[in-house]
Amino acid sequence: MIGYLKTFRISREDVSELRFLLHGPVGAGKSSIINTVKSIFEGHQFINCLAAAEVTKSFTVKFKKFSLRNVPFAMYDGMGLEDGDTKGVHAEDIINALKGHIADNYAFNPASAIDNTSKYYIHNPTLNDRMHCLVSVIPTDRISLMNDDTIQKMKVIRAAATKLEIPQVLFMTRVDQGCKLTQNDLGKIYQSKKIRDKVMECSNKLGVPVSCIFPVKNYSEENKSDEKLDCLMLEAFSQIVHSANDYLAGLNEEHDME
Ligand SMILES: Nc1nc2c(ncn2[C@@H]2O[C@H](COP(=O)(O)OP(=O)(O)O)[C@@H](O)[C@H]2O)c(=O)[nH]1
Ligand SMILES: [Mg+2]
Repeated sequence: MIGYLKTFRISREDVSELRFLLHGPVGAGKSSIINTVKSIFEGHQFINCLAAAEVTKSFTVKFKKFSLRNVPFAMYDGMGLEDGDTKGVHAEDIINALKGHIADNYAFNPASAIDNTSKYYIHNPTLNDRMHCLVSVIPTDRISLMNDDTIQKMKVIRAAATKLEIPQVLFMTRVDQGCKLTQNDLGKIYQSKKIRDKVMECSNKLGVPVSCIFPVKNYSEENKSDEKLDCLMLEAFSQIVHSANDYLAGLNEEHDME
């Protein structure tokens, strides 16, 4: 699977990389997904430098791009969504990012969405500025505890992506924390009733079809590579690559200029 992704070609010549936007609550595992995918593709040992040690406040403040060496994929980590309108990133800014209005390294302002006079505001985004897939990130062990505000924000963002016809998937992280069977043997994940129930719960709460939900485990404490973990993540990652690529292939010229 990784061999296939390593020689992957984008369906359109005018698009230089597939861009994925990660969003979700603080502590969901967004930075860890980026870390994990990077260590799989780049073949180095996992180093936990992006993940926050404590999960009470958002660690990511900038709109930061993470490219993968030698493959045309880039992941964007937004600031975590927190409760209320003034903490964490504005749903509106995630939507601006989807549309390609926000330049790399923009520092999210928890108090307000980006101003169109900001030098980080892109007025006429091209397909290369836009996001090609939205990845919602939810932690398995905290789905039940997620508050309505956060869920509501995520729904607003997803609805905007639907309107823009941008494909969306959901990565359900921390599967090891949600199920003992899976914690002991990741290969048992598809036999786990607990995980199946969590997928259902996720689907119901956020209105995401079960077929678009991918349970994954990130590298966290482990520092040696784990083949089962890599496989599960690569399966989920392949899905976003295909969705993004199909999305681009389906666009016609007038869409580009929209
Ligand atoms: N056990 C376990 N811990 C994880 C997993 N994914 C993330 N974590 C941990 O959860 C915490 C929050 O992750 P982080 O990536 O910082 O979340 P972010 O706020 O969404 O960027 C960190 O302590 C991570 O090490 C996972 O799949 N399994
Ligand atoms: Mg983070």
